[in-house]
Amino acid sequence: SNANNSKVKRASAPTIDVRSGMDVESLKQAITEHLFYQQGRNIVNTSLNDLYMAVSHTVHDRLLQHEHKTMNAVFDNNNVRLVSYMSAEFLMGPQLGVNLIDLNIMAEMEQAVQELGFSLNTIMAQEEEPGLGNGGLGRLAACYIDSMASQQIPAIGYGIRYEFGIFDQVIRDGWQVEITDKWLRNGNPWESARPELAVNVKFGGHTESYLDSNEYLRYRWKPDYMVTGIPYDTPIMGYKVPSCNFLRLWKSEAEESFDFSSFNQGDYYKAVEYKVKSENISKVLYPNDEMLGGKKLRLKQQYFFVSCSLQDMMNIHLRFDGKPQDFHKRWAIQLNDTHPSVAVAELMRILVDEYHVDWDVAWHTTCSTCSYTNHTLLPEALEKWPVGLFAYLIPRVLEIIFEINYRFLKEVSSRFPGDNGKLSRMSIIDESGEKFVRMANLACVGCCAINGVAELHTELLKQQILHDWVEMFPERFHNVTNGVTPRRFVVLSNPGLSNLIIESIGDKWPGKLDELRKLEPFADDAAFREKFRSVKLENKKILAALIKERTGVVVNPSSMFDVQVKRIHEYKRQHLSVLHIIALYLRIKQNPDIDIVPRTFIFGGKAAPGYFSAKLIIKLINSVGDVVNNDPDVKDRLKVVFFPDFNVTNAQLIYPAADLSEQISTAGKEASGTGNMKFSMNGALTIGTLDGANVEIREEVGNDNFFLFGLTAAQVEDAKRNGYNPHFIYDNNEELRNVISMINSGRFSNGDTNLFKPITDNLLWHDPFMLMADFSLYIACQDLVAETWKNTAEWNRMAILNVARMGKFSSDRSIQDYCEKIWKVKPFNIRKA
Ligand code: NTF
Repeated sequence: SNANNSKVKRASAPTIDVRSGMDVESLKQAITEHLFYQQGRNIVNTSLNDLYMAVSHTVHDRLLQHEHKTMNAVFDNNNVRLVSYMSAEFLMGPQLGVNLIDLNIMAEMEQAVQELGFSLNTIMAQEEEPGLGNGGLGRLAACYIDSMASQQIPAIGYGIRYEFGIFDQVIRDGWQVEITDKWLRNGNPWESARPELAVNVKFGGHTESYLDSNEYLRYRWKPDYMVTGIPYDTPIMGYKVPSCNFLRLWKSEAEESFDFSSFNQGDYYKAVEYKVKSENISKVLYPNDEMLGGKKLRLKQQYFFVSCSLQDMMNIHLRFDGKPQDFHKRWAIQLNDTHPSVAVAELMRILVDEYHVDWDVAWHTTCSTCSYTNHTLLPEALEKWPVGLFAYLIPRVLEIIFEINYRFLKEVSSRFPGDNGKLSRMSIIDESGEKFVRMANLACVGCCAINGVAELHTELLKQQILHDWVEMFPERFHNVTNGVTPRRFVVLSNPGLSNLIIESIGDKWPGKLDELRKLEPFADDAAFREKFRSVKLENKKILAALIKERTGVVVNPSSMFDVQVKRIHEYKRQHLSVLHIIALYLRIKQNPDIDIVPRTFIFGGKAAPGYFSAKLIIKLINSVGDVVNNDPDVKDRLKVVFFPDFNVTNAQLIYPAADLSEQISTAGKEASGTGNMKFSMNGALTIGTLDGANVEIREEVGNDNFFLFGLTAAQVEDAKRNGYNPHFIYDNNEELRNVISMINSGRFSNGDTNLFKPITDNLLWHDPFMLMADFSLYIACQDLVAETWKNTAEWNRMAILNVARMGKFSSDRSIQDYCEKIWKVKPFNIRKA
């Protein structure tokens, strides 16, 4: 045919396809049309935000085409099992850049925007990121829905459309101040409301029994009120594949048609109050990381989104002509920590009360559907809710939990006769004092698979908090080590490195990260090392300019960028790094001519608003910075920066510019960590403890290419058992004594000797996270880091090997593990379907 004859010259311009064309002309036309018909603007009078909206709508149109085709193919096939990833948090980050990468039209869009007279980078910088998560747990959920789409696993992410996400952090006088995150204020071009798919959720009231038409005893729930969930869908495109899934987030609204007696009686104020109460449920994300809230509204959020999602999943299942009791054949649910674990009871309620499935059948269906991922060993993060609160908010769900528990405890007694300790530890209800519902126990009873997020974490789970459960259900336990998406965290964040890698080994690696191994030989190639070094330097210059703009501090791009960015928490030990900074400062003060490697210490991270110690650590970092940065003796050899408002957008600029990655949590406390992976992928070397995924990162990159220090998890436990005495260590280490004295002298607090006392007293007398025990090991290891830095060739060789050996930590591999070990689902190729 003519189309195959490439020699035939086209007489006319290529046809423009405004809705799905991927060529420059179509994109230009589409942007111009969106600008006019959605924003009411022309190219000549547009604001930057209007332009961002028009470009994003242009991309969104193309995603919808893929989403539509994917869902049609999936729904046409009766044998597909879908994944439902349920998470109270999705820390998505900006969408425009990754979507351009996934659609493979970055260059075309760049040109289109340029020809319209603008720069794509400026437009991308305009995006306000959806910060619907706190930290690692929420960001992991975002990486996983990216990888599920890229691996062509049909999946829906289910969560809450918070009107206000994680607060914006500003620093005033060295202290954190929280500002409301109004991320929706300029509109969100990536979502579509689907009011026709709304569902209702019951709250309050009481339950009653009745006999159905077959004379069976049944229960029904007469709620006080109902809340409507409206789904908002965001397409999640796969990387260079035609599959496109979506994220479905629920917004709460008042159930207008609910028989509202106050309104009928003319109490208009009460009617409005009910509206406010309903809308409050999805109003704001709780900003606690690794801390249970215990707040009524938080339980309402959890039940609200779980009930909405399960009803939606049942509607989808029935549309496939499935029987209610076959729900598990259609769906595999992954519970992202215990936040959605009320799903176990809610699914039972739906099956038993609403579809009249027999209890035992329903229980089999529920257990076969649900799996649970644990993300923390910290006791203060294990969720439990007062039984009274449950009874008040969701009475029927509590009855079902009691029934589940009754049957389960019978099973425990018959398996372990006479073991009352086990019974009380495994009971879903904590009856040791005030009664609580233990959400982890509910998850362990009702899930066919339970997993930790790194090998060490899974082992410790099995030995410690879930030990009883391993004895009861050994076959349920798995490990799935976390991963991160290289599309966002390398391709998009670090174009310089990406292009260098592509020049060297081709462009298959972003979708197949093991390919990076081919870089290994380049570690010994001096010319390559030089290019690698210069990419890093360029990234550091960009970050240095941003640091200047955001903090006023001038930093030297050729100094070592020593970075710790993550939530501020005592177990993560940001203050251990501060002790090191002060030790270096003291060395300079004692000998101003000392030969010292110039370093820029960069911190970033938010503290939970109610976490006093974490907020004081932020103040300490800023205070030490004020002194060190301005002391002429230092001669700019040390700089300390607190980069405000660490979020995904800022993270994308920080990881590519890091030389040294600080992963220094107390061994046994960090379940996995995922920032550690993002740093290594971008060619930073790690200084770290044997904690979380650090263990596996070191295994992959090789011991020689990782700076290890500190007690092991087992040594930490031993030290605690044998009566750990931090003050004894302090008494016997002069450098440590000088560091602590300097803080207590008021040197960093304008003479105020009390300001930082809570920190130093805690270290000297309690030190639950063992900073004192690890101090000298950390300092020695940092000295080795400095020595290594002096040998540029060696440093870059090690850094290149880190990049080359990070294949394991792609979230694509994690998703493959979940598919094989837990979900038993296979990729669904929509082209072959
Ligand atoms: C976090 N857990 C852990 O603290 C991190 O180590 C881990 O990398 C991420 O989960 C992702 O698995 C939590 O945020 C929570 F909520 F469990 F405390």
